Amino acid sequence: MILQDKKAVIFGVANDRSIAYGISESFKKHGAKLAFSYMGDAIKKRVEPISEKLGGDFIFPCDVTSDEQIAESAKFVKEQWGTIDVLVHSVAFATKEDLQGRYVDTSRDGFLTAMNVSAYSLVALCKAYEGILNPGGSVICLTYYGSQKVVPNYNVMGVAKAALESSVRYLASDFGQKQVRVNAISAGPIKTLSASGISDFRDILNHIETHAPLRRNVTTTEVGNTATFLASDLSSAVTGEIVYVDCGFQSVAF
Ligand code: NAD
Ligand code: IMJ
Repeated sequence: MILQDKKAVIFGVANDRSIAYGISESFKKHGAKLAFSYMGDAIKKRVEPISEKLGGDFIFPCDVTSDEQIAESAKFVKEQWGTIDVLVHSVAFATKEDLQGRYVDTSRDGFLTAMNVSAYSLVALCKAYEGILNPGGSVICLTYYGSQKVVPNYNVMGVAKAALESSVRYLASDFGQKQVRVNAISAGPIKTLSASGISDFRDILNHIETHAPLRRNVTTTEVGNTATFLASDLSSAVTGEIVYVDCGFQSVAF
């Protein structure tokens, strides 16, 4: 089992359709120990049974916009496990108004919120967990093609994901000496909670089905399996990389 005895902390499970859930299932299947964060009591009630189902060791609260909660969470994880091998960041947020209409209408507040939750949080988590990440460890975050090309309505999230992807390269450089790797998975569109209420999402899924080389959409299981590769020693020389798990869509122009 390629993740045998590896301890993985997962940020961003909201329900069983979350990308972080697919990652957790795959990690479990390959022998990892799991711990889950949750933001707020509503999500706690959803994460508790998921952690039980996947045999998680513990769950803990963490709003990634709070330095105090991040510090508290790292302290708690250290008390529980001592050290960790894998950190998964599967978190994003922008206000609904900023995910429609013209990008130029993004407010300062909306811009800062998207950047704070979706990009800076990775830096803050890396800093807080640096001391307990084992050599050979792996940090993985989730991004989307809207960072590279204009995708209708993705707007400020595209800009935040561009910052996240650049951040991955700088963090990989910082952590390289410790033999800790930092990578992103750029997943194709998936109908999760974060995709609900997005106008024309069905059209986007249909477009992938007709245009991506594999002529279908990606599943959270497939994203999870790539995360397992990135978490494992099989990817020991891969860092600062953005891995597309998108049925090949990013490679075609028409
Ligand atoms: P999801 O809604 O299941 O997961 C998003 C998670 O972010 C939720 O668990 C939510 O609780 C958490 N979150 C939001 N604000 C937070 C905060 N302040 N503190 C802590 N947690 C917070 O949706 P998902 O699609 O699984 O999204 C996971 C990641 O995958 C995101 O980074 C998203 O941008 C990325 N992604 C999604 C898709 C897609 O099409 N669904 C494609 C590519 C990348
Ligand atoms: C999100 C918005 C617009 C277009 C979109 C998406 N496309 C895809 C997504 C084409 C694939 C999903 N995605 C990649 C995300 O990163 C979603 C982030 C997100 C979603 C919401 C919805 C509810 C809300 N705030 C959000 N913040 C971030 O209030």
